[in-house]
Parts: sequence; C-alpha cells; structure tokens
Amino acid sequence: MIQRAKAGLSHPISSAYGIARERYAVLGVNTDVALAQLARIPVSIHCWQGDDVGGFENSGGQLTGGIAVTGNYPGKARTPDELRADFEKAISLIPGSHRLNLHACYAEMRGRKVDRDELGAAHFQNWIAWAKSAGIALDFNQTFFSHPKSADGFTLSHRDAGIRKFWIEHGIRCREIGAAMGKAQGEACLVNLWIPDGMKDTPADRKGPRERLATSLDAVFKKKFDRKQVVDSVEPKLFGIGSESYVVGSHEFYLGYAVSRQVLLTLDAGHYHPTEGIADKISSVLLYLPEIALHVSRGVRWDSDHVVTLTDDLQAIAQEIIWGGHVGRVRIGLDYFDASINRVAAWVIGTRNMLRALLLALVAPIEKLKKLEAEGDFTSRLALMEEAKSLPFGAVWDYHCANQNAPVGDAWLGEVKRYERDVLSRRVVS
Ligand code: RNT
Ligand code: ZN
Repeated sequence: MIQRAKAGLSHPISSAYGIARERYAVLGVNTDVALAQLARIPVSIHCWQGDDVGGFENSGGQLTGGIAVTGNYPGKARTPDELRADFEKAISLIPGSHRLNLHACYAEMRGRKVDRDELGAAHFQNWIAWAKSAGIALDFNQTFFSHPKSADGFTLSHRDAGIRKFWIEHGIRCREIGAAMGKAQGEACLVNLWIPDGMKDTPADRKGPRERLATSLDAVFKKKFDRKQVVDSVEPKLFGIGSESYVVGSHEFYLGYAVSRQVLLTLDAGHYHPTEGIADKISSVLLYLPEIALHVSRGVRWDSDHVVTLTDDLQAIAQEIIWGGHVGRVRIGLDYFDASINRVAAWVIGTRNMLRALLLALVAPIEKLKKLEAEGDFTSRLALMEEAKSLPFGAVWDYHCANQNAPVGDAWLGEVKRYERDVLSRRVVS
C-alpha cells in the first residue's frame, strides 16, 4: 500500500469545515455525504506524463503519430522502476484511491527485442506485481504510434494487408494483457484503442480507409473476454499534427462503431474543435452505451495536452458525471503530457484538479437547481447557480485532503521539491 504521512486535522481546518458544512446544509447539501462519494471515485492516472510518452521498448525512440511533448525539464523517469517510484510519490500527495493507465510501449523486455505483435502478459509482470502490492488497479492501451510500421501515418486502416495484420495482432495481444491485469486485480481493466491514422492533405478517398478500419477493428475485438476482466474502448479524434485534413477514426466513425458493437467510447477533451467541449456529449452517448471512458485533458488552441486546470470546461465535465447520476458509468482517465515543469507535480496538479471539479459538482445545490428548472423558474436557477460559485468550497476540499492524509493546500509542493532535489535532479540523461 502507498504510505501517506498522517496529516491530522488541525483546528483551523476542522472548524472551517464545520462552518462550511452548516452553510451548505442551508441549501440542502450534505457535505459529509459528498466527501464520502468523492472518496469512492477513482481517477485513472496516465503513466505517460512521467516520461514524456517515451516508454521503454527502445530508449531514444521518437514520439510520432501526431502528438507532441514540448519542454525539457530535467529528471524524467528513465526506467520502469523510476517511473513507478515517481508515480508512488505523486499519488501519496493526492487524496483517494486511484488507478494507473499504462501503454503497451511501457513493456519490460529485459534486454530482448520484442515487437508489438509479440507482446504478452509476461512483459508486464513487474507492473502487475507492483500494482498489486501498491493496491493500484491498472488500465491499458495499445500503442499504435512511435513505431516504424506506423511511420507513414497508417496502422489498422493501412492499404497494405500485412501492416494491418501486424497491428491487428498487436490489438489482440493488448486485450489479452488487459485480461491478465483484470484477472490479477479482480476488477476489469479498461483497454483503450487510439490510432493515429490520417492525412495531412485532402484525401481522394475518405471511404476506403474507414472501411478497412472497421474490418480491422472487428478482427481485434473478435475474441470475447469476460467483462469482469476487460472492457474495450475506442477513442475518436478530429485532427492531429500531420493529419490535419483527415482522420480515419473520426467522432462519427467511432460513435457508430461503439454503438453498433457495444464497446465503450473514449471522449478526449482535446480531440474536438477548439470551442467544442465533451461535457455535453456524455448524457447523449450514455443513452446508447452502458459505459464510456474519458481522457480529461486541456487543449490550448489545439490538442496540446496541457496539465488539467480547474477550468469551466473541467467543471462542466464533472457536473455532467455527477448531476447526471453517471458516476458508475464513466471511467475517468487523464491524458496530458507536459515536459516543461516537474512531471510529478504535473500529475499531482492535474489529478487534484479533477477531484476538485468532482467535489464542486458534488456540493452544488443540484436538487434545488433541478426543482427550479422543473418549475420553469430559470431566473432563480441562474441566480442560485451563480451564488453557489462563492460558497466555502475550499474549506470542504481542505478537510477532505486532511482526512485522507493528503497534504492540504500547496503543502504537497514542498514534498515534490524535496523529491526533485534528492531524486530527480540526480538523474543524468546519457
Ligand atoms: C492522442 C490520444 C491518445 C494519446 C495517448 C498517449 O491524441 O489522446 O489517447 O494521448 O494514448
Ligand atoms: Zn487521449
């Protein structure tokens, strides 16, 4: 289990909470219940923030597939052990119990060259054993990028049947690895599929690659697994670097695919047009699918994958999950990678913000708001929504952190700085 220092409830934290609790109670909100709910919501934290989406198969490999990490902050994890240690440090500073989202390129080959179509659970034994001892559940992703066989921008939709076959095999093997993870942890592993396939310039044929993709996906998903071990998801996108004019796996493509095949859909907050949020998609998609997954990210002008901050967009996503009563049906994951700041801090900031947004939604006077709306009193709905923004939320969040033995306020930063001085800054890049 991850060790957390006992923070203890100091007088100012608990008395501020007592006053806040009373204030919220006037609006019909029980903050104790809200905190108990928050403590049960896991966030699947992405491993790839820890090493700039590098992975460990062939160190020095270039990140391709239309995604990009910028920055060269020192101290990135160079080995699986370093990545695990950094992750443990990060989650010791975050309240609650969370998951780790791994990518296939984080396989441990022990010096052997194992290609993506040869991967198996054996290459993830260390991850599985570590996760078990740390009490962390794992999620998983196929890696269709940063590989010579995707260098021309196509994988499952490639015109060459041999290349398609290679990637189909990779997709199947990753689902088998996910099943092994699910079995070991006694709860399902989400296996999320995203491919980079697309074109820089206007295609002459938009249909062919999509037909090939649908056929390849059917081959990947042919083998059925126990849903208690694996749940599959597909992730759409509208554009990427080098795929500005056409992305094979677009939103409509995957929405149709997911609904017709009953696999999950992963909504990534950075994958749509600049002013198009994913919050409003949640209640629609959940009418047709039992569950969905999220990649909570922050695009700045494009799918730049900035660290998640407490924006209106983030709050809208959390409100839809909580106010819509969708908690058990939305698998919340994070997806960003910033190499310009301390990477452990990036994990902590983004995850604490995700939780903060969920808590804000949990302590909103939603019953009152829904009643006003049902009565047609939109004036009062707007008035209360706006007044609720200045309720003493900070006191509730601080109390939650202290209660969960996670640092209160920016106290976590001192711990990250100490870790940087003692551990990260000693890592020399060869
Ligand atoms: C890319 C997708 C995808 C990746 C990760 C690394 O645009 O968002 O989810 O970010 O798989
Ligand atoms: Zn994503």
